[in-house]
Amino acid sequence: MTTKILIIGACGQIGTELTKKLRSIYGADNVIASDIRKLNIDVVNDGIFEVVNALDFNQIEHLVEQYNITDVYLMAALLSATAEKNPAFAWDLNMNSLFHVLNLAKAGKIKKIFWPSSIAVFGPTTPRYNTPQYTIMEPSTVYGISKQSGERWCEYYHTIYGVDIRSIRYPGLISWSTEPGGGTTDYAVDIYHKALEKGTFECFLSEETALPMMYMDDAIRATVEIMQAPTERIKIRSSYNLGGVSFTPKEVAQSIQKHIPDFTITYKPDFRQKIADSWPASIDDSCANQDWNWKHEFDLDSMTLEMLENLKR
Ligand code: AKB
Repeated sequence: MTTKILIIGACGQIGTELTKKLRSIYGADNVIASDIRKLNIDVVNDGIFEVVNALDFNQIEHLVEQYNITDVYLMAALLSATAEKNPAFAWDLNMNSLFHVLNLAKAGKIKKIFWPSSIAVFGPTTPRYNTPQYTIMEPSTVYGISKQSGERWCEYYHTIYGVDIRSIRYPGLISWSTEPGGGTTDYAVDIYHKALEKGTFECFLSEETALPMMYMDDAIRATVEIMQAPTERIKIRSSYNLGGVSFTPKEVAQSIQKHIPDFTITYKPDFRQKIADSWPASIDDSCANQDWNWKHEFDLDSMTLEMLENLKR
């Protein structure tokens, strides 16, 4: 059976890169990109694109039937910082879009789902360093609460209805080609832009705030690898911890200074500091490594080099 993919939220930070990758693997005719608006010219022009509201079950069902979709990647979500400003909408979008897709799979209309979770499922009572796969989870943000609830529903739909759902807990993602979308880890993208444009950056987190991060290429590879893994290898149906690098704003600034010695950074923590303080500083991803051979490639300096070289171009 041909793999026919629907990406919901294809114009977002991850969706844009994922669409490009999936089109290159499965062919442009087999990947239907969709979003609430035509927000990214490449996503819209380089293949099939449909305008879809992730909250509209009928629209999604119609597309699934029209294109004989087998796999859905549900990338639409409100991230941590934006969600705190609009909790009711964040809950609605993050939960109900998931239910729509889970219910389509339960009804046998799609075969496989990818749904992104986040390090935001952890909270202030979670062990902060090398955070294990199974541990205390008391998220204190709207986004984290929605992702943790989502994980429970994913596991439930797998156990009770046999839905083939696969998920990873993304750390902060860093990419040169797409803008971040309202998260607490966004500074780690903006800092590279400002280093090149202005030679200085004001950070909304304090200098010693360590957070788990990952270069986008690694994150996209993880997404493709978990979806391509044989079903029996996917032992966790809530969501897998995914480790990349872990660094503080001060450390990323030092990494940039190796290429731009005059670069300066100042710190002015805002409401996002509290969110960052409730999250892990580093992640233990040994379950993903054991089950489907996950291994990240980029460290801080190799990521910095890629970011600066590509942004300069
Ligand atoms: C955010 O900062 O909200 C996201 C995330 C860690 O899920 N990047």
